[in-house]
Amino acid sequence: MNKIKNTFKITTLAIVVATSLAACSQKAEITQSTPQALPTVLTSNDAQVFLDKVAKEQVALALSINRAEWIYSNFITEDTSALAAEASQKATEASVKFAMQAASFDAIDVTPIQRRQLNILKQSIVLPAPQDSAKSAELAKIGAELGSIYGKGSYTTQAGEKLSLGDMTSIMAESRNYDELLEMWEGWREISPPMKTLYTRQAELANEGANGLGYKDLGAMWRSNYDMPADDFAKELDRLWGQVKPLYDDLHCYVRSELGKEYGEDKVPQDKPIPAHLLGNMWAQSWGNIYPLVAPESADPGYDVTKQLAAHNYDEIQMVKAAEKFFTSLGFDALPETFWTRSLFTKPADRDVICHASAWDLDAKDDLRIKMCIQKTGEEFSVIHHELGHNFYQRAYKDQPVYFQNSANDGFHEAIGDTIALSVTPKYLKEIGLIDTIPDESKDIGLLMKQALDKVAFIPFGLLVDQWRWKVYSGEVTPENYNEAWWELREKYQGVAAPVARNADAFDPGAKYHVPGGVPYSRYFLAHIQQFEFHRALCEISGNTDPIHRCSIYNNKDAGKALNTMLEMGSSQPWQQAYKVLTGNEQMDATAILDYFAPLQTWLKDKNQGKQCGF
Ligand code: X8Z
Ligand code: ZN
Repeated sequence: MNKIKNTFKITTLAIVVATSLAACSQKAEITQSTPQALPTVLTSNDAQVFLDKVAKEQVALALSINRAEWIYSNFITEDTSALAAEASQKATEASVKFAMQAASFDAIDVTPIQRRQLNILKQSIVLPAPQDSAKSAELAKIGAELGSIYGKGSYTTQAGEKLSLGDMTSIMAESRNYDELLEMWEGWREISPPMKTLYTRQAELANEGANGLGYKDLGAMWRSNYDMPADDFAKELDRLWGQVKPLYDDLHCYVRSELGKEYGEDKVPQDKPIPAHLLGNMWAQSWGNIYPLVAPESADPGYDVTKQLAAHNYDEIQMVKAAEKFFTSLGFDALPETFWTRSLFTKPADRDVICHASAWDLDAKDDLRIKMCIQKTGEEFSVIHHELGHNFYQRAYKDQPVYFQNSANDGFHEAIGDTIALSVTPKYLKEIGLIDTIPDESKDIGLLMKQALDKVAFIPFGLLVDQWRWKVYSGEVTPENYNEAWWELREKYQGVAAPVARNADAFDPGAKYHVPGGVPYSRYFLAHIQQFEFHRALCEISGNTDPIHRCSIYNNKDAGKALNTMLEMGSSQPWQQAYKVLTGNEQMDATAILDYFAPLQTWLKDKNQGKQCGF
């Protein structure tokens, strides 16, 4: 979330601190506005003076930076890119300077709140620039260029048709033609070879920035943001993955065998990773679109949200209104009028925009927006809930001191809207009139299968993106091996493989938004664990008696209140405390997701008997 020029624009300070672009034409302003040199003998009072001044600076900087980023993302041109890069440079330079100054209080006796604020200042820069204005300008320009290449990306088919990523996403979701899927898969990856040199340089510069702030490399800096030692965080991810892996393996085994039936075992060998273009998604990251191919016989719930949206003539705005209504049903205030006039909901016909969905808080007051090229599908209906989760979180913590205007950890920000979407159950869909009948419990395996294809399948992908970047930033993986290392991880964690040999110049990580976008990815892994714990806790609070996968907290004000209590804490306390407020636990745990899918796992094990599993 702390993003920067794209994804989930988070508020003021968080945004400024996290910004990765940067520039220098505004340098005079920054120098002018930087706090005065710090006294030589520092005290807790000095820390407060420093923190207060920095907070004011950040608030002042944030709105203009956010606006520059918003305009760029909504209208990608040379000019908007240059302006966004300048704004980003300015923000990054300010953030790096503040981080260095914050470090001068390391040995000073300060209050716990001051220490937390100082640490946030030191740690939260996503792509820190070296303290050299030529280099910070270069880093900012690279960030804007990478974003533009991705945002403008398209593919012209062998038949001469120019396709956007959105067009190709639909084909990946719906086509069952092996060769057509392969053309889309390879075609989209043509956008990324030109990114490789830029990405390599970006990693060098940001590593230098991280070194300047006392980290061994940028990956170590990213891992330091979780209220525990960086090494422990890496181990924690491994532990959680170890809990989920047996369920993933069962799902993988079943899906591979069904795909073998559809495409032939010559195309889908039963002892090898699954070809990555057959899973209904451009990155094989979530597999819900191939549900029709793997649907359990006689347990299909009999509806498809995409078709129901069409049958009820939902347009993009109605989809967003429905998601908003879920939040207001829990007791949250409606979104401001400006949300509806300032957001981007559909892909403009006449200009390049960053279509990857994001949620923004321009002013840390109430200027909330989303930016999304909405497609009228069930999948996008979930993404809308995801984005509004960001917006309602942003609003919930807006009265915290600016340093704490962020989620408890970045997984929380990604988990909230998804938690709500877990309540988009048949009962809820009937209540809002999208379906007429609630499938009986004999259809539960179908419901769980669809959900597992989206959620369980995602988990190893959520893990490996940053495993790859950590190796890049540590130097373990060098540019000549970028692509090979990527596919090693894809095979190791996901059991999916590139369907064709990759060219020497391929840079497949660059074809995934968050890599050129400079958005850390472990947050989504965490979110996929957390959302099931949040859902379980909220269902308990709401007095639910249905099986957990049929529980919807729609309309339940007690659940809304409990959720809000956690959200309004922002990042004011270690995330473990926020976690405890809702779940009663201070440690993340995968038992909630395992319990949720337990009936499906039993079913999968039965179906997989006698099959050759593993990859
Ligand atoms: O990027 C997103 C959100 C914006 S924060 C749409 N997600 C990840 C992705 O698309 O790769 C949500 C799930 C994972
Ligand atoms: Zn998000």
